[in-house]
Amino acid sequence: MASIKKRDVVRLILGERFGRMPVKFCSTAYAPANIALCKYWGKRNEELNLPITASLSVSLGALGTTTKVCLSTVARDEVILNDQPVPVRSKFTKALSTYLNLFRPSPTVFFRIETRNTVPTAAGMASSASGFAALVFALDDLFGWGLSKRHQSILARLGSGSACRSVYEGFVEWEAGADEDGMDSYAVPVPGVWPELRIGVLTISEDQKPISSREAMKRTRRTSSFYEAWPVKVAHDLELIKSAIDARDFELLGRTAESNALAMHATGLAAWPPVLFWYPQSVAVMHDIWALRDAGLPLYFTMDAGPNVKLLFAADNEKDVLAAFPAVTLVAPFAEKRFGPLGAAAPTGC
Ligand code: 2P0
Repeated sequence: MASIKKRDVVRLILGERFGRMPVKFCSTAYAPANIALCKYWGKRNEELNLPITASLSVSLGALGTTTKVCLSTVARDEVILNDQPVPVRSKFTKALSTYLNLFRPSPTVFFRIETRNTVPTAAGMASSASGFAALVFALDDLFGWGLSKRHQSILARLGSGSACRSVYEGFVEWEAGADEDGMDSYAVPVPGVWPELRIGVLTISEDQKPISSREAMKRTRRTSSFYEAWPVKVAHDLELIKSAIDARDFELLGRTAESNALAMHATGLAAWPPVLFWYPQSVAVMHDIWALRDAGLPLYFTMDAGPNVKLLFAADNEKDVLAAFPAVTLVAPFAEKRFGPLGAAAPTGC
């Protein structure tokens, strides 16, 4: 059987709406960035970004992406990122145009995408998750599709796996699913609000990563003999994290998230060629965190596919954490002012 393509999934979701023209000229929407407490690491299907395991994240409130999509008045897609036009031949514009091809009603319809990140770029937080989620929200409104959250999550996943989690605020689980077409692989909200939870982003380096997370997880899955232990670890950690959220048990949440991140990085170490995202300063920060913890500060960390370290702590300890790491960017995922209901496109004056 021919393998299922992204466009087949879009057809399945849009049904008779597939190929119809937009009902508006412009639409704007916002989606938050997210940080995984139990990581997405490895795909069972690379075309559709279908994961081997479930994952669980927390969305970052007002840190994310606002995207305005309009019909273009010139015969090509135009991309403006943080007020700067992005060259047509750039990787960024090409990736966006390829994604937009999935929804283009005809080859002569082009879009103008203005996208702005409230995620501090210098903080090294991925904006592809919030970017694709915001784009899906805006396209849904532009075309008047009226999609469910489930379908929005699936469409965001086709752009970038972790984007499927950015369609919700708060704690979010991405269910791995088992279907070949991935119609059962989407995000669901995890009940639980934790206003005291804090995340601190420590920027170690703003350098371009030597290897993308997409490549790194692919290589790890294919060559690391440690990878077979990963799904077992995730199944265990997911349950622990959910019970920590239920019980508001910060120490359980922190130590499970830290252990999960370290295990993810360990699978990469056993890949060939090896995948190691850490810089010496990343390791130095880990030692500082462990020393502070030994001294009684409930402080944990998580790390993604890069050298930067994300601290996990409770509001009570904000002062101590800031004293130890003055350069930290503070995030209060449950306390940030929201940008209106998620997915609700703001009125546009275009
Ligand atoms: C996560 N990461 O769960 C994990 C932890 C990085 C490390 O999701 O290929 O950009 O677009 O599906 O979503 C980053 O991977 O990868 C990521 P694609 P994505 O947050």
